[in-house]
Amino acid sequence: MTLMLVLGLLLTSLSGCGSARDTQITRLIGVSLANLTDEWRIVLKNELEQEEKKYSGLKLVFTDAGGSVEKQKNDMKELISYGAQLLIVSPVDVEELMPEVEGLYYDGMPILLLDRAIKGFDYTCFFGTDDRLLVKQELEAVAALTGGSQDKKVTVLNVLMNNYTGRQRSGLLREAAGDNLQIRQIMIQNGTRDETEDILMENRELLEKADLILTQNDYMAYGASLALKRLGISGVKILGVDGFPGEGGGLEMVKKGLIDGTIICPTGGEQALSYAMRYLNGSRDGAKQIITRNTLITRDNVDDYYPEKKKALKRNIKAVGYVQIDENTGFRRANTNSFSDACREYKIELEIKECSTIQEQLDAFCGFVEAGKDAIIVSPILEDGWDEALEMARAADIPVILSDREVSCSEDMYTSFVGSDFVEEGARCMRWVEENMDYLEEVRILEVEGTKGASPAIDRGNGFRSLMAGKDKYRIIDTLNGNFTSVEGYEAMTDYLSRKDADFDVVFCHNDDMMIGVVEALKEKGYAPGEDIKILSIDGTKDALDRIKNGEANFVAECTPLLGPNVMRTLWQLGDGQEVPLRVISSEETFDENTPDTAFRNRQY
Ligand code: GYE
Repeated sequence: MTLMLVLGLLLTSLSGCGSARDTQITRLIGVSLANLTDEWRIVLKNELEQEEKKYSGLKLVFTDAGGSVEKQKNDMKELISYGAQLLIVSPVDVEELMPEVEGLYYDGMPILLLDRAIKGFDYTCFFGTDDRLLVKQELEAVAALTGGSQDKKVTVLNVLMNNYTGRQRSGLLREAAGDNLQIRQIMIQNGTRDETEDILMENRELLEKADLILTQNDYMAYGASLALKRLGISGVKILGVDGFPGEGGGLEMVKKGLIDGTIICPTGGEQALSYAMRYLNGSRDGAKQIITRNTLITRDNVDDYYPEKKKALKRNIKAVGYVQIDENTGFRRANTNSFSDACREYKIELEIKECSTIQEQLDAFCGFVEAGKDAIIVSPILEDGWDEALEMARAADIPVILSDREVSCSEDMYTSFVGSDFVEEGARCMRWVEENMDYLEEVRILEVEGTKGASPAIDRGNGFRSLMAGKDKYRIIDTLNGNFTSVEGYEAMTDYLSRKDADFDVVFCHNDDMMIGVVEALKEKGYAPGEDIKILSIDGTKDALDRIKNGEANFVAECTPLLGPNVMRTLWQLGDGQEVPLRVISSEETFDENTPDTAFRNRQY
């Protein structure tokens, strides 16, 4: 059955709209929505339908699972049987739908997830909010709206939906809340305005004790304001989430003073569809997660976020400064090259300054601000110490893209981060230890960390340790510092072995270059790295993978250096006045002795 015929049948059966025969359909994308009752998904559908018009030959076919996982599983199968070439899925439940998504993904169906990411990484790309960052912003908003300070006790009534997102955000809020914050909670079913109003009407006492009511969406926030009004309770702040424009949306509610604030939670629909079309046209930009930016809206800034005002913000981005790290590692060489190629494609004049100290980087950065660059890219050697420089760029209205490494200041100090999930990279190494060294009573681990204070070193160490928690058989006996270079990795291990024998079963290296130095040092002392001592590292350079193949190393978690294209695309989107993601997280593989040979071929670094 040809695609056209299928589509003809589909259209008449599913949506009863006019015949398709007059438009040449070349792309069919299935969109499986969790439901079409809550506002967020209705806005998502409308946004996707708007975006669809931009692509000739594209047809989106929507299904509505009505909140049922079983129906959603069938919907996905049905869309594929109708010839869908790619699926966009907003999951009803991330745990229950996971096996289905994984199965279809490994059968070769490209799957984009919106709004809720299934556990793990077995999908093509995720678009949406990072709940951890959203909760962090909610706490900043609570402090801002209640004039809270560390010593003032504040009571928050958290009104959530009894679904995956509600439970996730409730847990994250309790985890992140400071001692001065007292959290009371009410779980409701559907998250509508009326249901919220009715339930809060029955909880006068909780409302009277609250300084602020936090809700999972703006409709619930409006319901809360109606309940407060009917109960005659005043002085309680209300904070919603979503911040959609248009009549009845969160922006209007803030503007009219019905609620005190909301946090914009973009659907990610626009980015997802442009990614889908690039993907179907063969481009693989290597992103695994596109995290949207959340913005706190209060009466002070609401006018700036009305679509008509926001659209105007096109920029001329041509002259770009890049503060890079001066480092002779496999990763860094490939990283810098990926920029020179990409900036040619995007016709960007890139001035690269390679620096070996944080002070050199700060000087180069401020130099680019004074030179009036259109934008600045920076790979910060260390995550601390950037507040002043970033504030300077912000005051000069110069967008800043963090590439590869992160800074410790808040997300509103820079435009986007393009790079890897270092925490997950560290966790992948520990997952390998758990899966492959369980035969040992006790597993003694020697860690070789990268540059102290650098985000990859901090996060990889945390990610590794996060999976050790509560498992006494795994012990990090010592941490050496190799500063991410093979020479210093070699020296650190040689020094260790000059003081004592190899009293460890595993060496966990934060990057490949150090691992290569460590392996040489172990061999010089007559040990057999990869055999009696297991060797793990991160990056995925050719040199490191050669050691997997010759048995001197056991596991490598990829950290792709090829960030140029995604950084340049983000700059291009910025110039075009589009909403740019807060984070573009790379898609990465892992390698061990079981990895098929094909995966080792065609490596670009
Ligand atoms: O792992 C290492 C380099 O910042 C992620 O820097 C990067 C790290 C990479 O020294 O090889």
